[in-house]
Amino acid sequence: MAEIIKNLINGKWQESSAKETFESINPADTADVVGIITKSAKEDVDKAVAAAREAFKTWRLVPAPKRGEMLFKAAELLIKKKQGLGELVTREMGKVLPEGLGDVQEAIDIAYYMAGEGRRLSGETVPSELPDKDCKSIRVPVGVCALITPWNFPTAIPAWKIMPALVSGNTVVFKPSSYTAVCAARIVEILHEAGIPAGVLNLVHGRGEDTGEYLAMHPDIDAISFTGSTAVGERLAGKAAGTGKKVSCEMGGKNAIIVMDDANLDLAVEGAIWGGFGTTGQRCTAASRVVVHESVYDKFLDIFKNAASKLKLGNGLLKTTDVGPLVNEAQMKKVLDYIKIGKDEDATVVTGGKAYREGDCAKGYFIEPTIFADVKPSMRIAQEEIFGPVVCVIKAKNLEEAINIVNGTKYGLVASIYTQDVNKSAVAERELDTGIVYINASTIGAEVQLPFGGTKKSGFGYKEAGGRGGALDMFTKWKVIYRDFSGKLQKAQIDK
Ligand code: UN1
Repeated sequence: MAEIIKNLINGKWQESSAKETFESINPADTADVVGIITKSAKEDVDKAVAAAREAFKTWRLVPAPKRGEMLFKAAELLIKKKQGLGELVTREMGKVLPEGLGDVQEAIDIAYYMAGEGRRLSGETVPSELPDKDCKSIRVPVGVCALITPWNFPTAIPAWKIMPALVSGNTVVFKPSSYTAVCAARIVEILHEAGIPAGVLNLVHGRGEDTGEYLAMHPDIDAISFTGSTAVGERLAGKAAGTGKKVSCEMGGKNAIIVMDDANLDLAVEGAIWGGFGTTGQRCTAASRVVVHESVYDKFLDIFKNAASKLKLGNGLLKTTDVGPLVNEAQMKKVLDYIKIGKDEDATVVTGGKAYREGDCAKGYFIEPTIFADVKPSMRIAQEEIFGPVVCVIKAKNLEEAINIVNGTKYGLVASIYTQDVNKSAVAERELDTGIVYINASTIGAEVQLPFGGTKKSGFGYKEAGGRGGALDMFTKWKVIYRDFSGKLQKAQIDK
């Protein structure tokens, strides 16, 4: 049964002024319509921004611990609804159920974490050089935030943005991916059930290039937080330049695992399988390159190929499924195009390499887990983000060459190294130019209590999630207060 999903503006679910709708489809079974979504017209976006602007007047004055308590309640509700929501994630975007549940768990984690920030949000108090004067810095909200999120983490990424934005005292207009609008509506409902007042969190729908861009560039939006492709992120950041809007973009990746000659190869293969084919490769943190020391290259490739060829494709709700579908037809086509590019570049397909239409999989967007060997670092398949179940295996002579290969793309989100040698791991940790480095672990598995984000073309602006340098830096601005209680004019820096 398809759900009807409307816009949420000022606490009320509303039809769009344009009366246009679009469908959200189950990618494992395209006959299953998950939602019929009301597309927002420009006037709806205007109304949502106006509602958020009005609500900001009072929300910013709600004590942060009280705002945090609402997020805490949302976390508890998310736990109660985790199973159903996880199944919805799987049905709407295709990832296997354990990962659908993991998606919701990440939303729960950030809700609890940011609930705690309600009692922290700390600044600095420092001594003054003058008597009877005090000095402090405090975090204040930025204002009305446009939050634009992708389909690959339908609950986690919205939560990564909404929770810190709200606890900091901002109000929000949220535009989720049109492929996961039902999950987005559920998150917004839960936050309202947890007590978020009308107008503080508004929801609009539509494609990025129209609704998303119109929202982001709205003159009454103070901050834009976007997660998606590098092309779109850079366009948004470019358009916002000079407007005074605060901008943060979490973008693409071309993440890599290094496998050294002393690595535990079975462990490295497990990491490559999880990093390369988890979420059907549709993570910005996916391991789409594995750079292997030449002395273990053949052995690694052999075990990796065996493991990948055993992965079972299917509907992510089935217990027997290891790898779900691609999210939509366009994504499937893009990945198949890259497989063709790899073949034309003379890389060798060792397993997979084509669409999979056996049995029930004929109803969805399935591609076989694909491994390319004999990949040269300069090939397009080794340089460009594919966002699908395709892994390129590249040979390296030594650690230095491996690191150069990993660093040799325009991206810099995640890198990992498998080695038993503490010295090699230390060099890799220092030299890998990525926002996140893993040692003896795959490229996925970031936790919410530390910042998330990349270098180079993987990120622009601020990082996501918690910890020092995390999302609170995006969603607050610093204000400095000096209070003089001497009752006389005191002059800093001026000699007596
Ligand atoms: C993303 O791929 O867009 O580490 C986010 C991970 C997850 C977050 C991924 N915790 O893969």
